Amino acid sequence: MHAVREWLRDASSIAVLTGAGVSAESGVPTFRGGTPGTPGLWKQHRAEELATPGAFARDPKLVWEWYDWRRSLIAEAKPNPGHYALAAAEARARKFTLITQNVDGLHELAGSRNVLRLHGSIWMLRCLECECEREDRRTPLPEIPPRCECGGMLRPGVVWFGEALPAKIWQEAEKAAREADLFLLIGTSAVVYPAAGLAPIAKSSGARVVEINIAETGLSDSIDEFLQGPSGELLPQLIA
Ligand code: BJW
Ligand code: ZN
Repeated sequence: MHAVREWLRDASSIAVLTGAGVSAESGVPTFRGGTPGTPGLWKQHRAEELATPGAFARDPKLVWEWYDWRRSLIAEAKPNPGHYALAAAEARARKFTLITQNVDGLHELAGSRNVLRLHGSIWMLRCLECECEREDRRTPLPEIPPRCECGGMLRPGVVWFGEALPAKIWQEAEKAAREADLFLLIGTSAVVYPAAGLAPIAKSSGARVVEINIAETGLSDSIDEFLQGPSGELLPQLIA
C-alpha cells in the first residue's frame, strides 16, 4: 500500500481499467461471482446468454427486460468513495486515462473527465433500421422493446459478445496502456477480451501494474502488487 502510494505520486502517466466491481458498492450487480448478494444472475440467465446479438435476435423482449431492470437499479445508484477517489486522482495527475468496461456512467457522475467507455452506455439506444442513436434515461421504458420514430426496433447502445469495440476508443485505450508508467486494474474479473489484454500490454510496455479486487484473478500472479479488498475502501486510502 505504501509503495503504491509513492508510485501514484511519482507516475507521469496513469491508466486505469475498471470493471463491474467498482460499482458493486453502489449497489450495481456484477456479472460474475464475487459480491455477496449480487450473484450476477437474472432469472437464471447469465450475462453470456443475454449480452449477445443472437439472444437479442431470438428474444428482444427478454433481453430488453434485463436491461430495463438494470437501468432501474443504475438510475438509483450513486457513485461510491472509489469512484470519487479516481476522480480526485485524475485532478492531481499529469496524465490520467480512465478506461472502463462499465456502462453505468458512475465515473462521469463522480467527476472523472478523461473516460474511455469500452462497452458503451446503458443510457444510449440505437435503431436497428436507421442506426440513429439517442440518450434515453427513462426507467422503466414505456414500451418494450422500444421503437424508433422510423418504426425500427431500438437496441441498447452497448457492446455485446462477438461485437467489435468502438474502434477509436479501443485505439486510445491501447495507446494509454502502452504509454502508462502506472496501470491500475480495478474490480474486473479480467476474463473478457480485448479489455483483459490491456494490463498485459501495459506490463510489457514497462508499466507497473497494480490490481485492486476482493478476490484474485487470472492476472494477479503476473502483476507488481495485488491489493485485496473493496475498491470503495482501498481507493480512498490510496488516494487520500
Ligand atoms: C470487487 C468488488 C469490490 C466485486 N471491490 N472488486 C477467447 C479468447 C479471447 C477472446 C474471446 C475468446 N472467446 C470469445 C472471445 C471474445 C469475447 C470474450 O472475451 N469472451 C470471454 C468471456 C472468453 N469478447 C468479445 O466478444 C468482445 N468483442 C470482440 O472480441 O470482438 C472481436 C471482433 C472484432 C471485429 C469484428 C467483430 C468482433 C466484446 C465483449 C463485450 C462484453 N460485453 C459485456 C456486456 C456489456 C453491456 C452490458 O453491460 O450489458 O460487458 S459482458 C460483461 O463482462 C460486461 C462487462 O463490461 C464485462 C466484464 O466484466 P467485469 O467488469 O470484469 O465484471 P465481472 O462481474 O466479471 O467481475 C467483477 C469483479 O469485481 C470480480 O473480479 C470481483 O471479484 C470484483 N469485485 N466487488 C473490488 N467491492
Ligand atoms: Zn430508426
